[in-house]
Amino acid sequence: MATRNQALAQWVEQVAQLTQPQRIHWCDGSDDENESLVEAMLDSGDLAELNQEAYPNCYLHLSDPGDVARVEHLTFVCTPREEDAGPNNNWMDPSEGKAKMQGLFAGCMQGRTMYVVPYCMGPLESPLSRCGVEITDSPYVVANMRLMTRMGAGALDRIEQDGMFVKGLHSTGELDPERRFIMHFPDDLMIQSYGSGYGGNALLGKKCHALRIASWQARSEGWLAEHMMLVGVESPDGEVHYVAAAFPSACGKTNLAMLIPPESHKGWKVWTIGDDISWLHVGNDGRLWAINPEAGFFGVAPGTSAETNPNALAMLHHDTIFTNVATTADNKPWWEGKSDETPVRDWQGREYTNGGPAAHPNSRFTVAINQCPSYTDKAEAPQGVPISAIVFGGRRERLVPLVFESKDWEHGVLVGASMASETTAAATGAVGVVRRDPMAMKPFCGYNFGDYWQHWLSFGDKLTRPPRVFHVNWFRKDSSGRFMWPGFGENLRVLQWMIRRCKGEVEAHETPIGLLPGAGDLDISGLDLEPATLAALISVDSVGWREEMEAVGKYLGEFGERTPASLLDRHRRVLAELAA
Ligand code: GTP
Ligand code: SPV
Ligand code: MN
Repeated sequence: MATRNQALAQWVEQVAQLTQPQRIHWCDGSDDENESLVEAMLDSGDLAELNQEAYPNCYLHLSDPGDVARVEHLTFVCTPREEDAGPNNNWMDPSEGKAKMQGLFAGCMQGRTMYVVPYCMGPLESPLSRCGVEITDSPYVVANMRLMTRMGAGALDRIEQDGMFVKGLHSTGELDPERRFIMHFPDDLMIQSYGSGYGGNALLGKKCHALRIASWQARSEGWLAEHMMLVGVESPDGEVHYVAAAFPSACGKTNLAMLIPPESHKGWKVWTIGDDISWLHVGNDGRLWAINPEAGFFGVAPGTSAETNPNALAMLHHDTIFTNVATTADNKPWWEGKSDETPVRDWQGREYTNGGPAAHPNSRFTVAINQCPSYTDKAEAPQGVPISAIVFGGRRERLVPLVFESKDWEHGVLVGASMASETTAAATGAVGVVRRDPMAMKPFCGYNFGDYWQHWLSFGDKLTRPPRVFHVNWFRKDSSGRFMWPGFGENLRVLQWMIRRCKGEVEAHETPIGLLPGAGDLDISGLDLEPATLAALISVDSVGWREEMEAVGKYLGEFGERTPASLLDRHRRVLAELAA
């Protein structure tokens, strides 16, 4: 027995009985352990070395071509009552779900090593952190979990002290999409994932634990687990305001998390705390405080360039795992947007000849957060950081302004619940289709959205100093299909307006959808932006918004009695104002 925790020892024993591994390895998270895992993966072909001179300790993993993204249609929340999972989730009866998974896991690790991976989501010393143990037969998953979480001996110590952990069982199985399921059993604090080795399907600490299971726990315990990046924005006077932003997958969280301000904005600085998930609690001071439960980035590679995200490029030159990227003649990683060289091999390891994408659109890098040049050790603060602003946002070609502010907390909840975004390659299925994605949590909320919105509303009473709530859209396009807003580093200009709003330094004008800046309120010094373009970006099309809010009303109605009455009232008010 490798642990003093009886429940853990028994569960590992039980899983071994079921899956029949050749050997069991308890991960301690040490460098030696990682080195031998990497050695073994180089031997087996799970990893390939990249150019070790330019990219020391960087490796390439090419996944099965049929296993390249999250599979939302195969992801289930198994609550005793279907209504508790809600229309926003796929549901299966827990006993049926367990029986199905039992059948898939039976004997699946024969001849393989079973890794027991203790991990902690959040700083080891933080009372807000939660532990889990992922049992997996994938050494690639272990290597990723080591970068993405506080993995190993420290986490096991904590589990032995407080006795609590989320149980995650994972096997790559046959990688057959017909035999692939990602199941959540919130009542048992248990996750079971079979048949995929990719990202959020397989790194169970991330979406499965830190969002789906954690959101379920957060509801009953009075906190929030959200799909939000987390930064400190420092203004030239040295003041730092913390901002948490929820954008759907592949809609700009990682980029915003490590933004470098434009030339015109000397003295501004963005500090990185997290790029994907935030856990938020009400502090004794009546403010909202947040931690990043993760310890690394699993970031989208395509589009990452010296122009768009120099901080990311700088951190990816050592100790990084690249998944499904292309490679150059001298064996460096390559992806679309990385313009300096040309690819010779594509994301399937084939000679690159045709004109299509060489890297998979959902290709990713895995890297420890403290390799980011803009990292701040506030990411280790046990109590987290106090939030001045919450930002919602989506990928919307039309209609949605560059930025607007909600009128109060309740209206902010409506703004979050009204979000929609064009789908991306982060999940399998069609790309570019607008879908409703409240709070960027459509794929990640572990319970009924109606209850979730009620939970969000309940913070209105608890927060005596609530953050302001904004909505942004970096992705408006003109009639020729070009982005109207330059985005990336220039997004600092929008953050600047938000912070000035928080400090009461700038006015905003009221519209039915929220409060917007006037053309003179955004600092666009040094930016080559046509006045007409700026005007279009910050105007409200009442006719279009009426249609939008009617669609929102229909969507809120899908949750029936679970939709909070006050949210419906608020929605009716906005619609009436738009009609007036
Ligand atoms: P997940 O890791 O899937 O949750 O994604 P994310 O929200 O962290 O998105 P990320 O920052 O990785 O960006 C996804 C894609 O959008 C990349 O190709 C970026 O280059 C692109 N992108 C990010 N920010 C902007 C922006 O401000 N403007 C434009 N036009 N594209 C952006
Ligand atoms: C997302 O899809 O939102 C991601 C990538 O952050 S994954 O880890 O695959 O969920
Ligand atoms: Mn994400």
